[in-house]
Amino acid sequence: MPLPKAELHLHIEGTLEPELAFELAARNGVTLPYADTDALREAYAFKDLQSFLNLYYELMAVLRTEQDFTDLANAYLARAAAQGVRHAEIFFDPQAHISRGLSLGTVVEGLWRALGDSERNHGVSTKLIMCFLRDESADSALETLTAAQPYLDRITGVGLDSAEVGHPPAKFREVYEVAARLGLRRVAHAGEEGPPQYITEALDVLGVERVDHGLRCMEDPALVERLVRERIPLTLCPLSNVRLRAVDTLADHPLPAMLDAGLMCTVNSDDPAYFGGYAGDNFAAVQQTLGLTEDRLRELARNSFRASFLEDDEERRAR
Ligand code: ES4
Ligand code: ZN
Repeated sequence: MPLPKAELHLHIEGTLEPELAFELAARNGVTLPYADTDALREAYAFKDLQSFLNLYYELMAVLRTEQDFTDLANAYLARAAAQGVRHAEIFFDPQAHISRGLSLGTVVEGLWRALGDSERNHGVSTKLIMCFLRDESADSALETLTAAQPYLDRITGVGLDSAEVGHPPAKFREVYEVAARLGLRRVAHAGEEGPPQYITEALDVLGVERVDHGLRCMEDPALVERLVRERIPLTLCPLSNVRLRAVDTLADHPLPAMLDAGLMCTVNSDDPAYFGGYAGDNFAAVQQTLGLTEDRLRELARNSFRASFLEDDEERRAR
C-alpha cells in the first residue's frame, strides 16, 4: 500500500502523456510536429524552465473540447490514486487555452466533470487552483479573474506560474488583492529559477499561504528562518528540479537539508508526464537517492495534508 498523501503542486496540462496527446490529436484533427510517441519523448530533454514551457504550450493544441479536459483529468486521477494520492489540489492555466480560442467554460466544465466525481470514481478528493501566466500582463490576469466569476464555486484559489525570471510577484499585486476579496486562497510559484527575493515578495505583496517550489530559499538564511517560524509550506517537486536543471542531480537536491532546517516541505510531481513520474515516483526517488528515513517520508505525507486547503473534517476523511 503506497503512503497516503496529498498532491499540492500539479499542473493538469502537465499530465498529458504522449499516448493521450496523439489520441486527442487524431480525435480533433490536430497535426503534431512529431512522427510518434517515441519521437515526442525525445523532445523531453529540457535545459531549463523555458525549454520545457515551449513544449508544454505546444502540446496543449490537442486540448479542444470539454471531453478532452475530462479525459485528461480522469487519466491523472487514476494514476495518482494508484500511487496513494488521496487529495489533489490541481492547477490549470486558463490563459493558455483562452488564447487558443477556447472558452473558460470549456476548460472548467470539462475538468469539473472528472473532479466532481473523483471521490466516487478514484477515491481522490480535489480542489482547483486557477493559475495566471506571469509572462503575460497583469491586465490579462485581471481579465481572466473577471471571466472566472461564474465559476468561483468550483475554484478554491489562484496561483502564479510560467516563466519566472523577470516577472516578479509584485507585478500581480492588484490581481491578488482582488482574488483575496473574492475569498480565494493564494499560492504562487517562487524561487524555482527566480531569486529568494521573489519568495519574500510572494509572501509580503501577494499574501500567499503556500510557496510553490521555494527551492532557492536556501540561499538566504534569514528567509529560511522566517519560513520555518511562520510555518509556510513549500511544495517541492524533486524530479522536476532535476529535469529542468534547477539541481544538477537528484543526489544534490536540498530536500534533506530543508527538512533538517525545519521547513514545512511537501513532495509533488509538477508536470508528471514530462518529468518522469507521479507523486509516488517522486517519493520513491527521494527515498532511494536521498536516503530519507521512514519517519521523514511520513513527515512529508503528514505535511501534505496539513498544508492542503482541506477543512479539518475533510482532512481527517482524506487521510
Ligand atoms: C511549470 Cl515546472 C513549472 N514552473 C512554472 N510554471 C509551470 N507551468 C507548468 N509547469
Ligand atoms: Zn509548477
